[in-house]
Amino acid sequence: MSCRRRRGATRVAVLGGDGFCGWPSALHLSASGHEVTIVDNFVRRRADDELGVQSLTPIRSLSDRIEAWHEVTGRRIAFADFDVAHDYDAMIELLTAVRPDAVVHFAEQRSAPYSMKSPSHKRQTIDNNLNATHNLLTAVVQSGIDIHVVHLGTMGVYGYETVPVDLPEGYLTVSYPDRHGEMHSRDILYPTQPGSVYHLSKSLDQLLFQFYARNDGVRVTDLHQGIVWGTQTVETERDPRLVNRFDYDGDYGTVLNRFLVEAAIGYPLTVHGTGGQTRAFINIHDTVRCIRLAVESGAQVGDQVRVMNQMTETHRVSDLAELVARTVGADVDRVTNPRQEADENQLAARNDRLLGLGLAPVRLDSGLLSAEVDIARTYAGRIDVSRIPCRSYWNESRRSAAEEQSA
Ligand code: NAD
Ligand code: USQ
Repeated sequence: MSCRRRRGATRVAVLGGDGFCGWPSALHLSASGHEVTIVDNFVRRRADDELGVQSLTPIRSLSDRIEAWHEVTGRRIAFADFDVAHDYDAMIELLTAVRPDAVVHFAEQRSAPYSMKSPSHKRQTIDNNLNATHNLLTAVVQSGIDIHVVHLGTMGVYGYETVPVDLPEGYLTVSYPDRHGEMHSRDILYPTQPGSVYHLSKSLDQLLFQFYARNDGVRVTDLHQGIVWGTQTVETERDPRLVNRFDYDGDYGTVLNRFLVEAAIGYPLTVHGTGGQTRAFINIHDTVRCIRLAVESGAQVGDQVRVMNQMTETHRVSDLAELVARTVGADVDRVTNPRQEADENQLAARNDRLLGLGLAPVRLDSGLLSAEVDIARTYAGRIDVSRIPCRSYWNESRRSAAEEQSA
């Protein structure tokens, strides 16, 4: 395959390109003809060491991954190792050397339980996430290059209060009377209600984007992504050395992927509390397509931050547990919820913008679930069951409730 840039192809820097969403997105962008440069400092791999756990799937070093991609496709991916949150000079150097048309920003600490483990984890999450985002925005302005920033935000910024509307894409139109009683209306950022320090960091990111868009005209797309499930994509399946990360542990494992691993090894499914929590979901195949659609539609972004809800369906946790139990044949356990969150909520959200750009969503079905269970069974020998329970408590009352249950 030729490595020449295709018509319409762009230069794209992928910050956090060694991670669960970043790696398959980098490959999908590369396969689509874009020139990709990955930036990562491997802080996520170090978190695995800290937590004494490893990805279910045996992920290779980034240099092996990039080499394998070149062997399989003939395409080159460049790489820079630096800390986006603290090495500002390296960020400026990267932007001026690569002159990217777009930067996709995945480089944040993304686990809610990890962000709530201790005061040090809370501070680390805020320090990493806000400085990473702010460094990027400042460097984009300093570089003087017209760069479209595509950021991975989260549906969790909206909070999980049941509201009588489908959540809009970022903005709420409010009407208010002026001092003469005449009505006015304007769009404001949807009021945030973060449920963890991690979600708080994403809520604060939104203000950074709003400021730099207004003050400096930086073009920003903020993708409010739901919980990603699945492992492999069309590109990562091309060679075993390209396999994607799969987290199942109590800190980084997300709910549906955890249920699938638990079911595969006969561990009762860990439903937190009643399981009445409703959340937004997206399959990893759709994540990578959404990233490409966001990058390729950058010319549409003006001086208002473009927010797109990157989710395709909503499900109640207990319904997911029952579906997995039915499909795979597992028991369901209701464990004391370590999180401070509503026992039940309803949730519906708009996702017209990505659908309008051509996203044709992959729906959760039993075939896809079984494929994930097969992956979990293939690598079952790598699972450490002592790492499955979530032992990160949102506050002291959640900790004592969990201790009472286990006494
Ligand atoms: P991940 O932890 O697997 O990947 C993040 C990557 O960024 C890691 O490789 C890490 O080493 C790198 N990184 C973090 N801080 C860095 C820094 N300061 N400098 C350089 N590299 C750094 O996470 P993920 O699941 O791929 O999530 C990526 C993004 O998508 C996150 O911002 C997350 O908030 C968002 N998101 C993820 C999900 C999900 O379900 N996984 C859902 C919604 C949104
Ligand atoms: N849950 C269980 N059992 C488990 C794990 C989780 O019942 O074993 C429950 C949680 O209590 C919560 C829900 O499932 O009510 C979702 O938890 P999660 O860990 O799957 O998702 P969350 O903590 O919200 O975070 C994940 C990603 C984060 C992303 C977010 C998207 O880690 O990066 O931003 O999903 S969203 O949820 O839309 O905000």
